[in-house]
Amino acid sequence: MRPAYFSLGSNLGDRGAHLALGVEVTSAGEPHRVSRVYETEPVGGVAQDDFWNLVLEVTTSATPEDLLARAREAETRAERVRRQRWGPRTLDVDVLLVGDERRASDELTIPHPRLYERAFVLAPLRELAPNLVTDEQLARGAGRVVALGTLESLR
Ligand code: PH2
Ligand code: MG
Ligand code: MG
Repeated sequence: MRPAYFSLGSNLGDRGAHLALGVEVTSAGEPHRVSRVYETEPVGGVAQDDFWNLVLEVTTSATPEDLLARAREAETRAERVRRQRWGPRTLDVDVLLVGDERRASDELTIPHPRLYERAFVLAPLRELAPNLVTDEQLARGAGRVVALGTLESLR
């Protein structure tokens, strides 16, 4: 068993409901912890509404490939609620880190290649794993982020 970290984001529809579904499906009954929810400005891509982002830690012995499959399952289930092809996402679930494993395939790169560029990942990750993110890294991360509170408190 080792900790795996996921970034979850939503900027379409009921963001809290999509994040809650994402936590439930991605954690799959295994021990987990959830950061606070952050309201974050979109980084890159087209102009779109602000996101709600959080980081999920799951203690698991699942392989990175199995964890990617869970993330995709969560996205599929959320997108069935409201699907929009080229626009904002109901739910995006990205695998950030899986213990100290590394991958570099077309399907899956771990650590996530843009982890250290994005404040919407670094701020909630640091809440759960302060040893993984330095002050300097957080300061360099792109995009404004504001902590809103726990997921439960927002629902
Ligand atoms: N996800 C992206 C691109 N930009 N910006 C914010 N604030 N939050 C996201 O989750 C996000 C993004 C690609 O998946
Ligand atoms: Mg993403
Ligand atoms: Mg993604």
